[in-house]
Amino acid sequence: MITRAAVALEAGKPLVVMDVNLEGPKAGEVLIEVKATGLCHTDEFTRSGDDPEGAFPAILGHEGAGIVIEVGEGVTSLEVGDHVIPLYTPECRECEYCLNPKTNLCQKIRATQGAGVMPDGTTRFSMMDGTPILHYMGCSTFANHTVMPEIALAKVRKDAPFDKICYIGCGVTTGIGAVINTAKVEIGSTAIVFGLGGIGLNVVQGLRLAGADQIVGVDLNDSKVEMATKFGMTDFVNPNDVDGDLVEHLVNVTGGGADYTFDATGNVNVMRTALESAHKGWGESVIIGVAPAGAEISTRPFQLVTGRVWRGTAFGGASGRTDVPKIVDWYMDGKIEIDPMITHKLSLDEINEGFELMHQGKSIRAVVEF
Ligand code: NAD
Ligand code: AHE
Ligand code: ZN
Ligand code: ZN
Repeated sequence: MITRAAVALEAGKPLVVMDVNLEGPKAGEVLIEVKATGLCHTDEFTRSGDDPEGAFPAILGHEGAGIVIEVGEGVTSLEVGDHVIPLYTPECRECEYCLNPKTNLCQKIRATQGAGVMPDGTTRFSMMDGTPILHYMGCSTFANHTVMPEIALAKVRKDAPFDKICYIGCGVTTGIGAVINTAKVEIGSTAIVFGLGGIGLNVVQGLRLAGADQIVGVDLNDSKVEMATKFGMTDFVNPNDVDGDLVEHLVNVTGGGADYTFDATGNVNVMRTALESAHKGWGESVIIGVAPAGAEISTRPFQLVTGRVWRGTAFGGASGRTDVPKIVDWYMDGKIEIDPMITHKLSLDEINEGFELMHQGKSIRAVVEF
């Protein structure tokens, strides 16, 4: 079939919206019509050329929601008409990783997914002249139609609005999951969230759900305060307004350091500040942000010797086929909020404006609706 997609032709260039060829689903694959997709900072990270795995031309996008149009041979868990959320972290339920409750990082198709191809090693997308186009994170939701492995689709209820639940495909699940699945925050905890964007605000929302007493937000952009406060932030710190050492300031604000800190910026200097502002003896710091190729984290080992714990999380530790339908229910039942964070709605033709808004710090989530 022919579908419409925003194609990343080369690193650092705007996406180009064009007609592309899409082959039908092979065995174990599913064709979906994408109804809506969010723009996550990770899409921008890859578009910009910062991603060591970034390969071009590719169709980016990994925060989508849509409808099953066709199923390939052997697909048993989905049928035409099902509503689905694509999963960049699949859940095969049989690999060594899926069988280990300590991780959500299913590895069944990780190698081919990282290389931008389907599990059989080929791509389903091509340009009208036949030039192959790579998949991205196994999802490629910046296309009106895409092909996905069955194990990388979460079936969700049909009454949930696509333009909101697409955000559960990354930002919502990552932020809330970092709190609940990865850090396992206890009622009454203190926490610091670095970066109050599309991910950090969901960390704040997760902390409120978990019953944290103090939720300190840290961001360079004062315009994030209003939204973060609405989602549960109790204190705000703009590092530009702090005289002296930021770690010392945050340790004072939290009465000795926070029980939990979260990096949602992708900046390795911020990651160090996050670790060092965790409480001596027991504070845990969770890295969510994705850092550019070549970037490394550092701290004095003494920070860990004296009881701080440094860890990371991908997709909020969620096992997508199991957990994502539940998070959609939380949204539909009013337990979590999504709508206010979707600050901009765009058409596919306007997708580059979404990245502009992200750069200008004006959006939380821009969503493209097909
Ligand atoms: P975003 O652009 O919406 O938000 C980033 C926020 O960080 C902005 O509010 C910005 O003002 C703030 N910020 C930037 N530099 C800062 C600094 N030095 N100090 C304090 N605040 C600073 O991005 P997002 O979509 O929320 O993504 C955040 C990060 O999380 C990105 O690195 C993204 O790639 C990553 N991410 C990781 C996962 C995962 O599974 N681990 C999932 C999604 C996104
Ligand atoms: N390709 C990058 C790493 C990118 C990365 O860390 N991706 C996160 C998801 S970010 C979603 O917005 C992730 O899930 N990683 C686990 C995995 O297996 O990819 C690089 O540095 O090579
Ligand atoms: Zn993402
Ligand atoms: Zn698996």
